[in-house]
Amino acid sequence: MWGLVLDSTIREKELTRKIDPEKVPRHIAIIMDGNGRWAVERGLPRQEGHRQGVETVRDIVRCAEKLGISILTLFAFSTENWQRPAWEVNYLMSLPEKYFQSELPELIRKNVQVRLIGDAARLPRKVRKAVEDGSEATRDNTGMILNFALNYGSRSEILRAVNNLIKEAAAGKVKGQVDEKTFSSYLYTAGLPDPDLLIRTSGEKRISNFLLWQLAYSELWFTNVYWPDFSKLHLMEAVHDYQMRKRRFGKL
Ligand code: V0D
Repeated sequence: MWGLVLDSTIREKELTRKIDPEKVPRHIAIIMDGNGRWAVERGLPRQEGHRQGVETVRDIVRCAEKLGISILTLFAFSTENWQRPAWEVNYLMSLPEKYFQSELPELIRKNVQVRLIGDAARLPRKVRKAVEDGSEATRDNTGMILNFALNYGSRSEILRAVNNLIKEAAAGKVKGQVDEKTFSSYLYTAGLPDPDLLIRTSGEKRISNFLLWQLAYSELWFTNVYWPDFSKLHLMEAVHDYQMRKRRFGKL
């Protein structure tokens, strides 16, 4: 037990030394995958994996803030996740409120601004209320931006942007050709830089309808670790790996 604690303390020291605080990614996006599998492999109910997953969110938000990350975007619930069994969806829908009950004071203290990306209109009223209250309570914060992707799907985000553009063009509010910058301003992530780094846990190597437009030039980092086991050491490892890469944006 104390041997392991010592090992991870040493590893953290080592990673802290290796990470260049001047070159941390501005925006990290994470697909938090593997909660159910984590639980089932331990003979626990799937909810237990989700519950543990919220603890990981807390640790990773703390670590990201400490590293000086400007924007952290977490994929919490996709538009496809409604197809899960009702009891599991119901449990998941209790998590935003639970999260804010335990984390809101610390988020406020740390000047973190919480935002939602996704189709909030189609969330159960009590979930929308919890998320709105959390966003409202942190709206004037000027530190790290913490985006929760909730009822989010990237293709429908893009179609929503297209349809809003059509409407505004018909009303004469958009004229001529639409460029990339204008198009980006119609996405949920309007005004934010694209992710520099995408992390996906639990061994899947897919984008799964997450930020398709915004991830065009992002570095991708995959790990077999399940989300409940993902720790600040893994986040630091990903940031260090990112710093070792040479980003070219299609150029030489
Ligand atoms: C379960 C792992 C925080 C992924 C993380 C409704 C699956 C824990 C939130 C959250 C979930 C969402 C919005 C918000 C504040 C917190 C959350 C869901 C699932 C789905 F404003 N964790 N978390 N939401 N899990």
